[in-house]
Amino acid sequence: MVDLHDLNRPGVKCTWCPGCGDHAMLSALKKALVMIKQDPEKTVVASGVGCSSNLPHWINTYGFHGVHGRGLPLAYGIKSANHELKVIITAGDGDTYGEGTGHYIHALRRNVDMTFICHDNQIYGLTQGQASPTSLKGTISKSTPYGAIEEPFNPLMHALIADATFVARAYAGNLVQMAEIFAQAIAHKGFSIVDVFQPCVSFNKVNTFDWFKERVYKLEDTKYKPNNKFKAMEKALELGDKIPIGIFYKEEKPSYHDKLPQLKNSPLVKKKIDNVSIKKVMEELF
Ligand SMILES: Cc1ncc(C[n+]2csc(CCOP(=O)(O)OP(=O)(O)O)c2C)c(N)n1
Ligand SMILES: [Mg+2]
Repeated sequence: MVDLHDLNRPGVKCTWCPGCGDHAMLSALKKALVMIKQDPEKTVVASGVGCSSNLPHWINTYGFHGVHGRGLPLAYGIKSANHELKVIITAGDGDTYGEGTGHYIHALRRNVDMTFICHDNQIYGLTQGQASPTSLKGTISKSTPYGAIEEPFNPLMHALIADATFVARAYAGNLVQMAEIFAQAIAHKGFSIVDVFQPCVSFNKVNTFDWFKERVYKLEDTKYKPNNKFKAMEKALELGDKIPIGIFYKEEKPSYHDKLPQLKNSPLVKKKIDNVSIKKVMEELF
């Protein structure tokens, strides 16, 4: 099996700031893939644009660094071409809940068998600190000098409403629990989303490691069971002095590709297409 840790290649330099929650997320992702014995050669990590979206450069799987807000449709294309691959998307809150919101909702409702991991630092990090869709009301940032006046986007609530089959939240300050959640999300058949509280130490001076440490509590330490959508919604709305982390909801359902009879015996990339004239199709298009 290939070594997942690929940061030591000559010329490969990590661009994340010292202390950024992204480092723990990368470690947790590698740990999770090892935990479930996932073959790196059958794994693709796709992304959009942002600090978080640079992750595929530093893990020894296949990777595709896409364009802003388009990590999910890109991953969906990869999965459609070869559904035998394990597809993971790592992207930011701005990228996915801002520029890519439409893709988020449709990936959820289609139950495409992929895992989306959001580096939710509640800020546009790479562009140096503008408010993002998940910035809390009142957040002072470069784009909201008098405080954000909008309600924040609730990624877990949207996921539940759009019929997601695995909905979770992790905290980058708890690597062990985060790796366990990632492992379960990646092993899940269907669309899994893990929104991760990932402190940005350079541009978000509100939602710091200390801020989260005071507030987060583990659902697994309570009597909570992740099998009731209404209870999961109640927990998704708990964003005050105490904020739950863990698995909010999961259920088994056929995935998008399971419902396509054309893909039953082999993935698209293994189909014989000798009888299809690409030339004719190209002529029709141009
Ligand atoms: C179409 C488009 N619009 C805007 C940008 C500029 N841009 C690059 S990264 C980024 C924000 C990324 O924020 P987020 O997704 O939260 O990731 P983070 O850097 O915080 O990890 C923006 C607006 C772009 N590259 N492409
Ligand atoms: Mg961000």
